[in-house]
Amino acid sequence: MRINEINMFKLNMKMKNPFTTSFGTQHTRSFIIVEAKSSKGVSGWGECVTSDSPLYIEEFTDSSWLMLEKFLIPLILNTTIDHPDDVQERFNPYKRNHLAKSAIEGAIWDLYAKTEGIPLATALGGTRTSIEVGVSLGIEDNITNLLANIKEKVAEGYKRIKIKIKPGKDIEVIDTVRQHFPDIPLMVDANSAYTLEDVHVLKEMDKFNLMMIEQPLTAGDLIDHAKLQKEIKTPVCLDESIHSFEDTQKAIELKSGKIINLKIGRVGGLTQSKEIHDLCTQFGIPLWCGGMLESGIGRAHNIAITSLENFTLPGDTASSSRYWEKDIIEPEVVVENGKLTIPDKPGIGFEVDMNELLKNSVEKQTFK
Ligand code: OSB
Ligand code: MG
Repeated sequence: MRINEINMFKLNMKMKNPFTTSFGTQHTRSFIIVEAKSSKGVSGWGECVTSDSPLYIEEFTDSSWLMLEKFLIPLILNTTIDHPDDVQERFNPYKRNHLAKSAIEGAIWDLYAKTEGIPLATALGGTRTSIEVGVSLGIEDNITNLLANIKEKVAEGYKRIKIKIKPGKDIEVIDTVRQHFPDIPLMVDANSAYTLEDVHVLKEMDKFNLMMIEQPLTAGDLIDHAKLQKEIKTPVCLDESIHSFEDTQKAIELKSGKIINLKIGRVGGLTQSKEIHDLCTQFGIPLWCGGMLESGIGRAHNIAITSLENFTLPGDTASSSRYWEKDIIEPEVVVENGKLTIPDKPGIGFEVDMNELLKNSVEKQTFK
């Protein structure tokens, strides 16, 4: 494939409801959409899943924009790409900046699958035709609101409920949730808010029959998580500690956790995601696909990667309507009874709604 045009769109998209984690509240998502066009006039789409500030990860929308403009796009524009697996190698000399790398790599994957006339899921080696979906619920000031949110999502059929926690908003909250919903598949996500000094609190969570505790300790840490996992029965799931195949190897060797939340952006793209998937399959580590409050474009990529066999736990790929009044793809993602069908159309399997895309765009840059 010859790439002869790349477009970057910076979007500010208002969320239906604010989303609160241990690191803050998001009302609007600020992110980048990348379009890569081939000489045959086919467009591939990718999403850079940043936000305004470097709270979850070190990248943020303006830093990734600059990274794409100055370093990554010049490595792709007016070049020929035989296979999307080659993109990660081309980007390798530049350190990190995984969200930026993943955005353009994702666009190339979509373009490749469309050019081949096959669904992205098939291009990635996916075997599932449908996937199970869970939902991630933010921290609420008021427990009544949280209980109402859970009730609604359980009624909608989501296969697992994840609630965000932080010190002071943990044991009592989980206890109340369990009293109201004794049997639902439930997990918690701390977004790095605890330290080993809190082992007693995390240990107390063993009594709630949680599927897992996601990223209890510092982002990037593997050693303390291993110490923690030895002390508690609840499986530790790693999110902000896994940025690469190498991190995954180390986490497995150190026994830092029993489950991995894979996010395509965080690990630098779909090729790296496949490699991590295969390694985890080999070592019996189950995966699920996490979310970054994506628009439909990023969500479509998440759905495609989840079709791989070792994504055995429900992911955070909820319906478009959970996040947006109107998504930027057609049709929107609709989870039915906690399930999604893997699209059978070429590429990501959804059309980009150019009207909505441009309506939410605050900046556009074209490279030819
Ligand atoms: O830690 O998984 C996380 C959202 C933004 C940043 C980090 C996380 C999340 C979520 C929401 O949990 C997942 C989603 O619904 O997209
Ligand atoms: Mg997380």
